Amino acid sequence: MSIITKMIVNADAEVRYLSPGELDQIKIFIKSSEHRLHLVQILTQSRDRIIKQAGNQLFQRRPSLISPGGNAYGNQMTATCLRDMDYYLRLITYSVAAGDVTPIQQIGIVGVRQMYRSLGTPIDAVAESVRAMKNITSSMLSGEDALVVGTYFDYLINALQ
Ligand SMILES: CCC1=C(C)/C(=C/C2=NC(=C\c3[nH]c(/C=C4\NC(=O)[C@H](C)[C@H]4CC)c(C)c3CCC(=O)O)/C(CCC(=O)O)=C2C)NC1=O
Repeated sequence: MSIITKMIVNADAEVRYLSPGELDQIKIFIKSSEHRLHLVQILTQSRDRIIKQAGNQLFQRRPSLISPGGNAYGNQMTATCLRDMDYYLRLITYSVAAGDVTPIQQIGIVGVRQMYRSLGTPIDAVAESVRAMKNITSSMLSGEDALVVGTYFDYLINALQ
């Protein structure tokens, strides 16, 4: 859901027209759209690098994950772990495009705790993998761009903790 869709849903629920404040927010959203789409392009083009480097960092910090008995042990499980990281980076790009956390929330967070518990995946390590992706992404961007993208990473990290 984009920020505009969300406003419309809210206004309609209250059977009212969009307020001047909401129109201002839409104006800001539209003005920033070119910039946000540029960020989505950078993340999309760099996704392989971001995931590879973040995966390496995660497994260096937590070697037990890829040791016998670890949740990401063995080629296939390691690949599935990196795939989950790719899923999350993709959801981040959706949210940057939409200017709203709803894509991350609805696709990536609802029910995720229970799911990882049943898989025996340590969720704090998933959060750490997202933090590693955030740091690598930030180092590729200007300070201002890193802040915009960082908001969405932080939202996801908090939800996974
Ligand atoms: C887009 C929304 C979405 C998410 C988030 C998602 C996650 C997701 N991760 C899964 C498995 C998994 N996820 C991991 C991930 C990890 N293990 C670790 O030790 C690390 C901490 C971590 C990587 C950072 C692993 C290893 C499995 C396989 C577990 C197994 O098969 O027992 C599964 C089980 C089914 C499958 O293997 O595909 C799902 C559904 N699927 C979705 O559709």
